[in-house]
Amino acid sequence: MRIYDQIVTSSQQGRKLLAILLDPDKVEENHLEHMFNRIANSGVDMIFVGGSSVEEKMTDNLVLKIREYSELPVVLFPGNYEQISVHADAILFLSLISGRNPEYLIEQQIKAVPHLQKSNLEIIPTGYILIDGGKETAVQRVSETKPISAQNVEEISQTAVAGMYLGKKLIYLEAGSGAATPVLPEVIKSVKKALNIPLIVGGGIRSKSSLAKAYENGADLVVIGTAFEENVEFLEKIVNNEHIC
Ligand code: 1GP
Repeated sequence: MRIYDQIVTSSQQGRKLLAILLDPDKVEENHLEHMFNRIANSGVDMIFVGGSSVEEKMTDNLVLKIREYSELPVVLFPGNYEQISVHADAILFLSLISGRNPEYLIEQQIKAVPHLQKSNLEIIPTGYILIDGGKETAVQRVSETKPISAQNVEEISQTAVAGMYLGKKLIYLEAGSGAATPVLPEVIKSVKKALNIPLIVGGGIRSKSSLAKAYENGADLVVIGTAFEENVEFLEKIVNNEHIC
């Protein structure tokens, strides 16, 4: 089954999904085996690969290495078009719809086309919405866009719905990697209510309770990066070998 269909089916069945984000810039190759021993049987459904500033070829190398240790689907979550690897399974074809920088609304996407045309990647159009997570994050710095205020539920919801009307197949609410505060439950709830496409939530999720809150309020898929990078035992602690539904 294609990855998007898996996400839709899980969403319809209320089965919550978990993705671990690996940043090629931060992951050390000699830690991968240990990391994937921890990921195995921890309820992780897919691996996202991407970062805000990643040197060329690093994504390719990481994706190929992941293949050695895991059969989980690998989904690109690229900071720019140079992070496209033909060895992955799918790509979140992101448009930063909370921002007003044409580079991340359409220009990077055009630059990506020749690379995508040469690949068999499943392309998943995704509306990417950056929300203030209490500190300046790499995505804000690199994209030179302003996050939407965390309390501005109306603007966030309307942005998400505009993304859906534009044909995005997923909406990703992002507080930014290492955010001090994850996306607020009331924001997730309101966006979920307004959408009929699956919802991804990420940024600053470091505890079992913030993961559970994101799921309870409507996240179909949660992305965890920093908490796992800092402590690979994290998954066992919070997921305890079961999905939190
Ligand atoms: C970042 O949403 C992801 O793009 C994950 O964020 O690193 O804070 O888990 P964290």
